[in-house]
Amino acid sequence: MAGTVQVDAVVVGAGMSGLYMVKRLTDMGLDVRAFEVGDNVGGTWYWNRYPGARVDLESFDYSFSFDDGLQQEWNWTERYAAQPEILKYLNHVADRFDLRKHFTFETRVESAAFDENRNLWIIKTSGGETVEAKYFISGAGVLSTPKPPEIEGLDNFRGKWYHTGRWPHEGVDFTGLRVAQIGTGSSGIQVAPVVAEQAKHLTVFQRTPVYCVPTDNYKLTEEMRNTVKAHYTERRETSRHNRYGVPAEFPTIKAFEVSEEDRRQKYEEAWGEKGHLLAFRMTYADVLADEAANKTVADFLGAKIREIVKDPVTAERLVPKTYPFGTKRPCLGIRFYEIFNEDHVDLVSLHETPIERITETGILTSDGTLHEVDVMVFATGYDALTGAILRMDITGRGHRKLRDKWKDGPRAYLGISTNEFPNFFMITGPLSPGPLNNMAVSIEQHVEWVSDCIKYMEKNGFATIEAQEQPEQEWFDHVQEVVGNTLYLKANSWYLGANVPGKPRVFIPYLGGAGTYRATCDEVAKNGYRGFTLEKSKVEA
Ligand code: N01
Repeated sequence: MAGTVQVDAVVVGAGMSGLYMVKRLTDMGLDVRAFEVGDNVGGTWYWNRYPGARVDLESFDYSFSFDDGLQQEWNWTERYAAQPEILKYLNHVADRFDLRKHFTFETRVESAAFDENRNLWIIKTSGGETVEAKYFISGAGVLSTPKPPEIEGLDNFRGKWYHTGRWPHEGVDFTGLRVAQIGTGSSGIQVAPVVAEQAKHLTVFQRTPVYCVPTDNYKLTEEMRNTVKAHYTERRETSRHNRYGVPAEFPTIKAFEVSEEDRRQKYEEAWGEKGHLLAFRMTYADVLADEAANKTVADFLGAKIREIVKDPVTAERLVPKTYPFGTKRPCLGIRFYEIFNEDHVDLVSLHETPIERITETGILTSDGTLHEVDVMVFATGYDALTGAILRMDITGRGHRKLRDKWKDGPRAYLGISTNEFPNFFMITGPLSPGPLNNMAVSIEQHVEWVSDCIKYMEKNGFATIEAQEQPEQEWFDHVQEVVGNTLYLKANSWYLGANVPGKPRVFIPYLGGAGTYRATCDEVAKNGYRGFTLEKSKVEA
């Protein structure tokens, strides 16, 4: 076909997944083309340039472990690195391993269709290119498709508005402006305190309050870095087998097996200097499984909010009451609750006074108040986990559309691959632990599993690999069974697709623990890719 390029593999995205995937495949000698919508590498950290953006797992752990030279030479400057430093790191990775040359930037993969006669994916891009490849791998990200604000009247607004996930590269100066911020998830709690520092007035519109733990961030010293580097190998190994991909042991003890005093002390530590994103989830084994145990955490955190926020009405609005702790993603913030003690910061509870519409000058709420502002910040989240994959028009065997197959929720064996779509792989795909785990660990595990699988196929002369229907259904059932034993279904979270109107309500990430999941994937591979069908070619079969 004129103008058609043939390669071994096409990779989508230049975030952590795409970068490492391209490295592994090109190291094997495969010819790879990779496409990225942004004009450079970085993925999440390319797009999320909002002020305050910062990783909420320790920088040492939210980084690649695959190359000891890389982890030894890179010097993280803060315990929780801010967006510019992580972006710099990912640029360094791209340069160090000479990966950039495989990417075509400012180009979206629009469609991918599997040609059954030739066992090839035909990929079309927004740049008008057609590329044929044996393997098609999505590293498009789990939180990369911003959810439209879906609030009536936004087009009428005469001021400027921004989404945290598409922040302008030149930044935004809020000095002297009246700002409305909609959304109080992980992005919202990070951006609000920084906007509050600059703005003349900030009104935060909150639909559901979050649990936000203070970030004990600090500058890392040479000595701290050297200590970690000296034990990096063990640290990484512990993380690979931990439930959440961090270097810690998951507790076996339950909340009511200790005294109230012991629990209180443990929670104080989790709130204070030992605090991190997962600290409360890892206090006791049953925090996310038992309502009474969960309530001990929720009560502790509620009391902290009431202590910090001086106005009792505002404090009460900020205390979550409608879902168990941890079933919506908790946040790590810097001075989030404190800003509500400042005269120029207001909180509007959308539970009490929902937004009626956006007008030319501001936001009209149901009590008839028009909140007049100059700028709006939408921290309203993403069409998570499936949004970026389904945005591409993917067609498998028998002209089957992925969008049709997943209309009642995603089905994917191990969250890696899906029946009727041979040689299509998803990095941190739906029904894998993905964002419930340290994403860096999840990404490395999937990239390594997929590239090992491709190596196996190439070595043994296989033309296709395809997830089988029954193991795929069994995996889906297993994912749902595991969540059924927890409290997670009690919250309207993006894990369930509940944040996107019309999205099927299915619990998407795998909650069985990242270490257990890794063992399952390894076992499948060791057993000749059990649950997958491998074929030499149509003609030979
Ligand atoms: O998005 P979210 P996010 N009207 O969906 C509200 C990762 N992350 O960008 O809860 C009014 O969590 C919505 O309300 P509700 C992390 O995994 C990591 O903050 O749906 N409000 C909620 O308050 C995180 O979980 C980091 O009722 C509306 C907020 O907007 C994920 O990304 C930093 C609304 C959206 O919260 C997503 O976080 C940032 C509407 N129409 C993000 N629609 C770090 O590593 C939505 N909301 C630090």
